[in-house]
Amino acid sequence: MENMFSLKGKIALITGASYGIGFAIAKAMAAAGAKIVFNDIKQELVDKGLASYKEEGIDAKGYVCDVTDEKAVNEFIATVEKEVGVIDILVNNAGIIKRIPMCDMTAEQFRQVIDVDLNAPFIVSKAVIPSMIKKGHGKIINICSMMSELGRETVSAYAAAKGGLKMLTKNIASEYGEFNIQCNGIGPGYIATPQTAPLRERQPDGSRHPFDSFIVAKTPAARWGEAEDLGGPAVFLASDASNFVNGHILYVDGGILAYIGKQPQ
Ligand code: NAP
Ligand code: GCO
Repeated sequence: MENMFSLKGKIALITGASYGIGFAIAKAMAAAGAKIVFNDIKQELVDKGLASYKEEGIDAKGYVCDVTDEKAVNEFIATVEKEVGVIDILVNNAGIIKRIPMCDMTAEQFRQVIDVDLNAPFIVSKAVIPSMIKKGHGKIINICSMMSELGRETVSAYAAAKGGLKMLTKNIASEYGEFNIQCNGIGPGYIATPQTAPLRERQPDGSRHPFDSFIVAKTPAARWGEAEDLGGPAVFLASDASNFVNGHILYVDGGILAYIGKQPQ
């Protein structure tokens, strides 16, 4: 049974994984035996990431690549295939959010979010699938969101992107399942990373951010998730243990989607 969850001999590319959720998923996959490859948009962040991986005893390979740039992505994947080997596991993790009321958001700002959060997973998946087909297997994991299912004020572009990413996940699963490629999603709940730091900042009077209290009340686990909470689910979806799981979005949310929320005391 242990071997079913092993990633020994596998090469895993996690995009945008110098820190945050991507870094935590990469750590878990390394612990399961995978060789870790990651990218970030700036050399200084790649270097920061390499140092962090080294601190964890992980000999990762880091590359500078903007996942929205198709030419750069194709060159990046070709370089990885030459220097490291064919990618067995792709985690489309890189992502941004812009919290702006929709009617105040410019079309350019909307496009920027769609570009990173939806177009980029398409671009990177398209770049790795041909070699996965030749190799006879592949795992693609798209990092979706609560906003793949729910909306809220100020996140229209992000919700549109993550909703689209849910359906892109199902479509890749449908189109490439016959080549033994499984494409699934992970939908994290609210996770304590730099991306959500503005929602957890202490107020001037030292009280908790209203959104912080809101999320804790909406989560049966009564806490924010930690990036490490996503490691086990990611290893499952990257391993042979999930070879007949395809087109599924695994919500790792502490129960938010199941819960109406704690009534005010
Ligand atoms: P984060 O802390 O903001 O990290 C995002 C990473 O993506 C950073 O390393 C960032 O690099 C990289 N990135 C952004 N744009 C890029 C681009 N064009 N090319 C390459 N790399 C790029 O975010 P996170 O909280 O770890 O979230 C990671 C993923 O999980 C995202 O897809 C996010 O939408 C999703 N998610 C997060 C939560 C949560 O509560 N935190 C919940 C559900 C889903 P730079 O620093 O250079 O920008
Ligand atoms: C927000 C948060 C969320 C989380 C995550 C929830 O502003 O609502 O940033 O979008 O990032 O996507 O699953």
